Amino acid sequence: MSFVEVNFDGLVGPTHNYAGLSPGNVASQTNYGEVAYPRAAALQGLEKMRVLMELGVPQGFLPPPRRPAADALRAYGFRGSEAEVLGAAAAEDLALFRAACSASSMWRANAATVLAAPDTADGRTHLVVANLASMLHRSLEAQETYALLSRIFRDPEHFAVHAPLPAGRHFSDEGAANHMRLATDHGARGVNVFVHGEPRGGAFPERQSRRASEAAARLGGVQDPVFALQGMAAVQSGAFHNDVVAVANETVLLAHPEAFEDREGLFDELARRLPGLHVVETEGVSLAEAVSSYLFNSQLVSLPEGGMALILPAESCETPSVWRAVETILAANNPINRAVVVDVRESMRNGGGPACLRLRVPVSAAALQGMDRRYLLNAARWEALMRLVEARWPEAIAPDDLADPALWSEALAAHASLEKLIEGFADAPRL
Ligand code: SUG
Repeated sequence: MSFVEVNFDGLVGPTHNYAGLSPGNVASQTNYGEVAYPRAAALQGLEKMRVLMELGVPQGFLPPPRRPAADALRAYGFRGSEAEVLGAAAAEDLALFRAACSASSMWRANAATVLAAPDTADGRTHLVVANLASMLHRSLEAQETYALLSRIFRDPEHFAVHAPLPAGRHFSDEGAANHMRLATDHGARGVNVFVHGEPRGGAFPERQSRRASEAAARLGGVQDPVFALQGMAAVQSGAFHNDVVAVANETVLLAHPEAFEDREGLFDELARRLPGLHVVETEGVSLAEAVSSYLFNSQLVSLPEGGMALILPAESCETPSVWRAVETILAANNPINRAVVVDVRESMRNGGGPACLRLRVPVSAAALQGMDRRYLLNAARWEALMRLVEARWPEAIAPDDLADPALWSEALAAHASLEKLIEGFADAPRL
């Protein structure tokens, strides 16, 4: 049966801003207080989606939830009309209010852990929605993402969408950003690597708990999962997710040498499990350079004509050691034979590169039919989304603007127009 991998990118929401909400995420902390450009951010994301579509890679999109999230604030005791709830929260608990304004759902690599049908006990694709319990603003996404993914992956014959894991921090789960699948091809049985942290007393939080990874593997009935502890130095340099220091696709694992605590043990195990594995490690790229350039947050995608492309953030071209590493990767004997540079600077300034912005879902041709196909992109849908963003997304937001009721109305109206547009996407596009 033929399999494809669909990349579902998060559409950047109209409230994108730099409120410094993620400790341990160097870019989020560094750019706190800067002016953000939501319209430009969403257009950059859409342009990346277009580049992937042009390469012949199937592309979907995931809309943002409604923000500011007055409904979420009601759960904490704020009452009244939407404007009253938001106004009271802004006055009484600014941090909570800012969390309710975040557009962080754009980083859909954190939406869920996706366990591919060939690897699960019942032969269905399992999506375990991430609870994002370690960051307040991100935890607000979880139930909305559960509803969205349940709607899209709707056919129970092909998909099982699991609710976010309960029990908060002890099961802190950040989804696919800490999961790698290696296989001879997308349709073959794969080796699932779950990368996690553990409390080690560093200054930066370790956001993926091993327990959560184990639960995800159990929920999908994944056989022989591999668990790997993130390198301590990597976490404390700002690699708050594994996908900041490693990326895998089919037979290729591209990683920073300090990505994993037990590098040799992991590579030996993977080589034993997957003959034909290419482990590609960089030389001469420091962890600091890896984190500032986001080289390893490139998307690594299989091309229809064979070979793989690395979809790199523009920042990778700006650090000489990083660009030299890219040239070495391209020249070496491995399937990666193309490098394509994309500009997602607005997202990067909050710690999200090309790979953070997408959730990859490998599916069979039959499973594709079991999805709500309005969320698959074709040229016409892409164009319609772009026009909507151009017309309705705010141009600029400084953190203080978040408390302005005019911005709430603008953002909520933009979101309503998006929902209406998607409702009208009736025809199934050709992939
Ligand atoms: O969770 N940034 C996100 C970035 C997530 C990147 N995802 C992956 N690596 N897969 C985070 O830290 C910043 C929000 C702010 O500061 O306003 C933020 O949430």
